[in-house]
Amino acid sequence: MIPTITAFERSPDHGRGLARDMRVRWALEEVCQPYEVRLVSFSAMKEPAHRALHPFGQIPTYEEGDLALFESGAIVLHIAERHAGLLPDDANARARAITWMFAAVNTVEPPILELVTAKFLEGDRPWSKERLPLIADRIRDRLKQLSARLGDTDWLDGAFSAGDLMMVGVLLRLKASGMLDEYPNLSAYVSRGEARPAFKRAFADQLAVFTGEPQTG
Ligand SMILES: N[C@@H](CCC(=O)N[C@@H](CS)C(=O)NCC(=O)O)C(=O)O
Repeated sequence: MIPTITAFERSPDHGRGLARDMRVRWALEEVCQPYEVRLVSFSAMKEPAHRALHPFGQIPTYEEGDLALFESGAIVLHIAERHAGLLPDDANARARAITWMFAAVNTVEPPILELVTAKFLEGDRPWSKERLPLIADRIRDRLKQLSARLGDTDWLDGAFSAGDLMMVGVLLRLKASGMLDEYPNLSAYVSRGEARPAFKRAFADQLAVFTGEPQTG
């Protein structure tokens, strides 16, 4: 059964691949699974029909037969568990790859999201100027620790896994800030992710939604 995911009808990032449907598209491309996309407007996301799929009225969602999922990490894990290519066979290595998925969304992403909120939603508040450097410090702490762990290896734990997919997906949000460039191995890590053919196909498809070009498949 071909799954259907949801994505923004008009993404606020103008197709830069920062919306979280990108992670799900990338995972599906990595395991060579076809999928369909239902585009939703901001208002439709808050309607009962969409909230039945996603209690928080957001994208992405994933529907496959009777199964409906939300949360990009859970969706990527579901895909990775059902198709070869994103999780190692060895049980311990698999558990470590899943640990990196959680680390991406639970430890690295929160301060990055704080920055997005502080800049774009709270930038006009009087305390914003003082808050921004504090958040940037918290992000740099995480980047420094991640950079130390990655060292000069290509991926976080052996071969490319769903853990790397989620981590690169999270770090991509920092590209425009220039902060990633302060950690050359992390910047190269993100570039390696972006160079993967599956990433490129997923990126092109989500960009095509914004530009109105036909999808690749
Ligand atoms: N933790 C969720 C976050 C989902 C999320 O924040 N989605 C954003 C797009 S990237 C969204 O739908 N924003 C619109 C809104 O919250 O109204 C996940 O990883 O899927």
